[in-house]
Amino acid sequence: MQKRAIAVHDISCVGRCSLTVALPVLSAAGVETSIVPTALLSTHTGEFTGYTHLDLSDQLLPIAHHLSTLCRSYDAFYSGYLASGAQVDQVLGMIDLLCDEHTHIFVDPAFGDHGRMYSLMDEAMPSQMRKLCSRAHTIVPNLTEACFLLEKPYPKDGCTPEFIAELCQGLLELGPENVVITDIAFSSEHTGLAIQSRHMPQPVFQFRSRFEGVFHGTGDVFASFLLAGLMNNRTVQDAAAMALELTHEAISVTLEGGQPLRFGVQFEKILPRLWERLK
Ligand code: PXL
Repeated sequence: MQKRAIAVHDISCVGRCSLTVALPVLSAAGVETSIVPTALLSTHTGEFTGYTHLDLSDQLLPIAHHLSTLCRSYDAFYSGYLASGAQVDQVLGMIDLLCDEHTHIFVDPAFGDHGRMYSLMDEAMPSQMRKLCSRAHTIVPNLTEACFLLEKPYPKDGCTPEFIAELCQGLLELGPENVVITDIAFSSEHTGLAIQSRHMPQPVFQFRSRFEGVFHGTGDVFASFLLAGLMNNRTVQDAAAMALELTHEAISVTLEGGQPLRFGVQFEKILPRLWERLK
């Protein structure tokens, strides 16, 4: 049976993030993917100014109500960037309407990076996002989001494995079965992941060599590759290893291409490799 997902993120017209990443990646992985936009922006809010922003909060529950009449079940509910903290309540309502006991609820909190919240985020976002993480099977915060979710100071001068183990434990206590924290580094040459599932006593770490620069949208690229692996029956650790490898390759081909980094990474060139790896 073909797997089916519903992806709930913003549409940024330009900049390769959110739905313009989730939809092509999941489609390339053979997953039928429905989309619900949480907001419409002309670009992402990272390295652009002057972008437009339309909050679509009032559309989410009417869309979910209509979709719920179509008698379709979803193998994955994948949420990402939301327009506001308050919008979490609409997303929880969508889960009630669209998910059943077989649906894998996969939450990318997507509200900050490098120790700060994104430009348009409000103060309610971390505590609201905690509620959504509690409903999830798998969450994929970056280090910044993990710290905000647990109200811990961001370790701007570097962190220790013990600190990351504490974060993983704290996040598992919110309720998810699997926690994957991105943007973990114990040295300046490497960057990678901490992965812990409920049955594991400690996180496991996976690293790749670090590229210099800020790579917008790579959290979305990584999370979408990870969910693509899960939807193709990989374990969390196998899917995370594949997603880390493919994201690293996407950054590498982007740097070879020389395009300004604010336009995102050239994940399109990696989609054939995703298919090969999943076969
Ligand atoms: O990739 C995360 C993201 C998604 N959507 C919007 C963003 C960002 C990060 O800056 O601004 C609109």
